[in-house]
Amino acid sequence: MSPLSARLIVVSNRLPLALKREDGKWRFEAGSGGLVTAMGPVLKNRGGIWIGWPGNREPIELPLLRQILGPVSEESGYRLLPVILDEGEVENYYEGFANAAIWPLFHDLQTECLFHPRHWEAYGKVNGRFARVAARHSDREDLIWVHDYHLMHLALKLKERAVERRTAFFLHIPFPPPDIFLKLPWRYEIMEGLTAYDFVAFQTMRDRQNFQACLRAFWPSSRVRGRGPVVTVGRDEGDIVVGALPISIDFAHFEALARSPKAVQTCEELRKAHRGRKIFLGVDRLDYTKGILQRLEAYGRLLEGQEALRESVVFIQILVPSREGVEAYSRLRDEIERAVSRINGRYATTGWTPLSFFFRSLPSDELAGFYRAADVAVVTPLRDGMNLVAKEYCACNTDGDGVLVLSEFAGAAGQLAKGALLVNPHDVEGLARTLVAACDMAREEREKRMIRLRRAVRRQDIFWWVDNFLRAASGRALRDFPPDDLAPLLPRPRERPLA
Ligand code: GDG
Repeated sequence: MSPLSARLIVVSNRLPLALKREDGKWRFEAGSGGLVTAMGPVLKNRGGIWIGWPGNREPIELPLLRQILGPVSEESGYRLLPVILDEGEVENYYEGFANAAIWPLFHDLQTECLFHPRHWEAYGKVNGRFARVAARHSDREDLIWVHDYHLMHLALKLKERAVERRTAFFLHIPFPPPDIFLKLPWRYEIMEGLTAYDFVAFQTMRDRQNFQACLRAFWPSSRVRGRGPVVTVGRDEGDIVVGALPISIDFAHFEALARSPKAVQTCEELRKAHRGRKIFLGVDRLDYTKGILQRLEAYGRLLEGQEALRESVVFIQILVPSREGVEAYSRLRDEIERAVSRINGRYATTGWTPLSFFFRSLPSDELAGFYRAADVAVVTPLRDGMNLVAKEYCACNTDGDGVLVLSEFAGAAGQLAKGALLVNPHDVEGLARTLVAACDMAREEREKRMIRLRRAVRRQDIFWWVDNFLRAASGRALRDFPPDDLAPLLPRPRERPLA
């Protein structure tokens, strides 16, 4: 059976739900997000399993967990299989190796990295456990589709146990160039792990080419065959198929969400509260890769340098708590809060607060209302695999006249370069100038750009992505994938484009 029609075994660190214990009782929240929406129907239609950690920090007995997950599996139409992690594993594999070594390194932030042999050991052990669960619940006809940097060693663990399976891997975060990747003490082991997959896909061409450059560093005789988004790298040790496939969102769902009663009400309330003012919007998970401090600094520069704009702009920053308990993240939160109060303390007037800050997650229909109300979305990560917020903003911009300010270093820049205002997030002055240009942009220009943006996101949505991933994994031609849609290898420098 070709992987295009094979039963799917999806494996990710987290199951698409969150299990929590409150007042001594276990309860779970169903997962949301693009991946769940996209994989749900596929898993349901062809039959499948989703394997992952339910996210609980407190211990739970496996039979009780299975009992809780039973009805959820029934409702979703596919089986949810839990992998239990103990406290030490959460600390060493998840918070340690995955989030304190790989996450910063792959986002080019080497100074944030913590390399610890204990973390690496736990990574191998936990990958082995995931592999055992995947092996036990699959057969040779199935396709095991593994997601993200937590599980780069799963295919290798299967091979070590002589379990023959077809495996595919998608990396949601960037893949760094060799001069950064080679700093990892376990660099060879990670490359060995990734090359154990039959198919490995990245978000952008740049990531894929970085990976190929690392392959050459370890296997100098490796040769690329083919052209386009998916190619084969030939090595004496065996071929590996590699691809560049940008993930996306359920465009229709977000567009409908933006028209929902709650979104319309939120949008109206925001516009009323900020009447006559341009609304800038930032939406991020709390993370040092998202460039939040630089963005706030740029907004501060704008207010400093453009007196005429004061009181006619407002910046709304939504920040979703993430990786709570990790020191680097609580430090970042403090720094952001200080930056927010510095700006408000300095510029606020009796009738105007320049920065409005939400430190919590909003329901998705309310978030859609924020997207809809925003005149300018400011999406400026220092580095990002894709960045779905950029795409969600476009889908929710049903009035068609919003402006997207987007970092060159977000994977999304590859597909959205023609409609967005691209910025270097480290260039605070340049970002401030771009924010001014976004405010000044004529309606006609805004509409022209938003048409392009919405077309790009609508055409290559999450269903397009799943379909093409499965096509590539089965050696078939991709659908609706013009080669020039791929991200450029390097951001194209355009000095002072808006001066
Ligand atoms: C990783 C990669 C890649 C945010 N605030 C609220 C809320 N959100 C949702 C957004 C969006 C998601 O969180 C954030 O997705 P991103 O893509 O921006 O970033 P990561 O979480 O870092 O995701 C990234 C992604 O994987 C997929 O491959 O794009 O590069 O780092 O969907 O909507 N959702 C709700 N309320 C909020 O307040 N409901």
